[in-house]
Amino acid sequence: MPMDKLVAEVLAGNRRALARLLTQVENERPEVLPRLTALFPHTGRAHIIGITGAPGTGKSSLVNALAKRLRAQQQTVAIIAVDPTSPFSGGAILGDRIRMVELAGDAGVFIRSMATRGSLGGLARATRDMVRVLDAAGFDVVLVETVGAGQNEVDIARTAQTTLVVEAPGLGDEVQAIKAGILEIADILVVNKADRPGALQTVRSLKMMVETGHPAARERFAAHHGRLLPVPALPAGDEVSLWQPPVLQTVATENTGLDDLLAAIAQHRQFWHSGSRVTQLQERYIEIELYERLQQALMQRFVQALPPELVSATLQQIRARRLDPQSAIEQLLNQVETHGYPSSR
Ligand SMILES: Nc1nc2c(ncn2[C@@H]2O[C@H](COP(=O)(O)OP(=O)(O)O)[C@@H](O)[C@H]2O)c(=O)[nH]1
Ligand SMILES: [Mg+2]
Repeated sequence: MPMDKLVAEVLAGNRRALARLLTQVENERPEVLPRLTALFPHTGRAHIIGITGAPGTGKSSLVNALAKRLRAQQQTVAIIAVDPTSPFSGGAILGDRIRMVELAGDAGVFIRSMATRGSLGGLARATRDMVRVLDAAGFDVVLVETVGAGQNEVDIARTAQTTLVVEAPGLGDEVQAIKAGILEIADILVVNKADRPGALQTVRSLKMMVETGHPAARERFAAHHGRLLPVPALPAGDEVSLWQPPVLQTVATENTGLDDLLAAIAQHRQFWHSGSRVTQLQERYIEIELYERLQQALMQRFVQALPPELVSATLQQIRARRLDPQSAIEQLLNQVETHGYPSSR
């Protein structure tokens, strides 16, 4: 099969082609599937770094500062900023505007932002595919900025090899972080705005949290599986649990603490690439992704196979308490299993 022109252009480093393909991915266009298929063998090279945290903690500023440092090391950098919420803070917009001005015109940097999608699931899927496209396009590092908003950044963290969780002093973020389970996805904790009062206090409480029981990686994965299908967790005592997230301080706007942060990122990457860990992690991510996509595909086909009047009749019966939801599911499953799926394709 001859190679698709757009795919060939993306692989050749054409930025306009890249932007076009990313738009198709973002809109989940059907013509994108064969293109992602063609690009997949070219993925797996980039270091994917997730940056997440509450609005206003300085994620965009930090991404800026990191990108500049990485460029100074001759690394090419792609940035995706994912915002699942509406534009709510002037800070966010300002940070992004500064970034545009500072990094614009550098051919080694590619910036893309993605706004709200219909669903968080769709957002995570689109992000994962966009990261893959950027990886295939040959960027050394892909930085993915997401607003900490619950399940969303957990899903997106699975796309990243290294996840930075950004906190700022005085926002009560430590408490929020535990609530959202955000600490559980952190490979590196960054207390940004370290020039602000209360920074040391935030560092201390985060350190205490990490020391008094950072959940082992194996538990994080088990939790992800909890809402999917039972997939075996990593064996007990696995070396995966040995990484302890460091707590670092930065002042993104003054480029302070960036050397330590980059060193920690490199260390984390080193950690995964020693022994068989990186293979284990990637196999696990691929497994999770497969089940997620399977779940979505099956659900879509199943719903298409159901006559709408059957669905409304079933709902009616449940509302009237003549049928319980479990039995309703049995009936619907039987219906599709008996009559089959519509001749799809
Ligand atoms: N004092 C101080 N302000 C910062 C620092 N980092 C970012 N800011 C400011 O905080 C605001 C929000 O930053 P931004 O990067 O947009 O945060 P985001 O919403 O997490 O992406 C902006 O006004 C930044 O200039 C820092 O280290 N110290
Ligand atoms: Mg931002």
